[in-house]
Formats: sequence, C-alpha cells, structure tokens
Amino acid sequence: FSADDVTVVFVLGGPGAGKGTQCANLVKDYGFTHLSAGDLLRAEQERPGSQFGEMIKDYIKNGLIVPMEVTVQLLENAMVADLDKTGKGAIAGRKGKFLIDGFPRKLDQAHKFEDAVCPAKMVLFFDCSEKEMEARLLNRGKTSGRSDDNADSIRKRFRTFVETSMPVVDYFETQGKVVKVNAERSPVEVYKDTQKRLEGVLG
Ligand code: UP5
Ligand code: MG
Repeated sequence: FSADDVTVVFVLGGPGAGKGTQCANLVKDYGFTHLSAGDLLRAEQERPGSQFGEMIKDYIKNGLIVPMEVTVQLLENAMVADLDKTGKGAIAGRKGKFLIDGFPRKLDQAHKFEDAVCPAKMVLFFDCSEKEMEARLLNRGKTSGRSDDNADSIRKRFRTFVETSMPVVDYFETQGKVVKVNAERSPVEVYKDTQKRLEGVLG
C-alpha cells in the first residue's frame, strides 16, 4: 500500500465507548470501509480450520491483546479484499478509505502497521468514562452473546485499555494526529461532533 492509494483513520476508545456505533454512521455518510479488528478476530475464531481459533477465544475472554501478527494480517487481508472487490486500487482517482476500529491497541501493533501497511492519516479517539462504558456493555451483554460482555471480562478489558492501549493514543498525540471526541453523550450528539471534527481534518 502507499499513502497515496489509501486513507486510513484509526478509531480508538475504551471498550463500549461507541466505536462501532459511530463507524456505522461514518460509513453511511462518507463511504468509508469499516474494519473492526475485534470483529475480524471473532470471525477468525469461528472460521473452521483456523489455527488461531482457540488462542483468540482465550485472549478475548480475558481482555488481552492477541499477538499483533495475527491481527495485522487479518486487517491487511481485509483491506486487499476490499480494494479488489471495488476496484478502488486499480482505478486512478478512486481511493480506498478505511476506518480501522479498535486497532492499534498496543504500541508494537501501531509500529508494525505503519511499516507493513501505511501510516494513518488521523486518529479518532472516543473518550468515555468507565462508569458509562460499563453500563453500556452490561446492557449489551444481555443480548450480544459476546464472551467478554460480563463484569469479570469488562474489568480486565478496562485494565488492558488503561495500561496498554492509552499509550498508543498518547503516541499518536505526539504526532498531532488525534481528534478527541467526548463520547459520554447520546449517539446523535457524539456523531454531530464527530462529523464537525472530521471534516475539519479530512476536508
Ligand atoms: N452505545 C454506543 N454508543 C452509545 C452512546 N453514545 N450512548 C449510549 N449507548 C451507546 O457500543 C457498545 C454498546 O453501547 C452498544 O450496545 C451500543 O448500542 C451502545 P459499540 O458501538 O459497540 O462500542 P465499541 O466501542 O465498539 O465497543 P466494543 O465492545 O466493540 O469495544 P472493544 O474495544 O472492547 O471491543 P473490540 O471488538 O474492539 O475488541 C474485543 C477484544 O478483541 C479485545 O478486548 C481484545 O481481546 C481483542 N482485540 C485484540 O486482541 N487486538 C485488536 O487489535 C483488537 C481487539
Ligand atoms: Mg466495537
């Protein structure tokens, strides 16, 4: 990939901050392709014959970060598949625009992605309190079927977020790439603010 062919926006924020919800809005209005690292890992976990299934299951339940080789490869495959499908890579003037949701959440992943794929144009960071995120996740847990939407896993996810993933946001902050949105409010309000801020950067 070259930064001329693709625009990558990383979408970060704690567990339940609303990354997936806001990405769905952005896809509708701006024609991004949405790739959630968590969704890709869950799909790989279900894929018959996957050599990583058991490991992914274990990591997700415990709120730990799956080794980066697996995740970066899944993202890269998904980007290539999307560019092939739409012909965006081939047609001059039409470029891939990707929202990469929930990644990178560890510094080594950030560096690896920059080396193997391309640097991100910006980082959208949804800032939300643990109290609010916990309420959202417990509520979703009633119906989501996600193995990590329970009090015990949520506690572990928060811990990983604070200890391992926030340093990634700080790293991008030093590059001036972070756009921080208050995600404590209603989905509609969060989205309005997101649009305003995004248009400021992407034009
Ligand atoms: N909701 C959303 N916005 C709301 C709002 N403004 N007000 C009220 N409610 C709101 O939203 C969560 C819930 O809240 C939903 O019910 C929604 O309706 C409601 P969602 O949009 O799904 O939030 P999101 O931030 O996407 O939450 P998610 O649970 O997906 O975040 P995580 O970051 O925890 O999950 P992810 O799927 O990214 O990762 C899961 C695990 O995969 C990780 O813990 C890790 O083990 C593994 N992983 C890796 O190892 N490596 C990676 O690179 C990525 C993941
Ligand atoms: Mg999500």
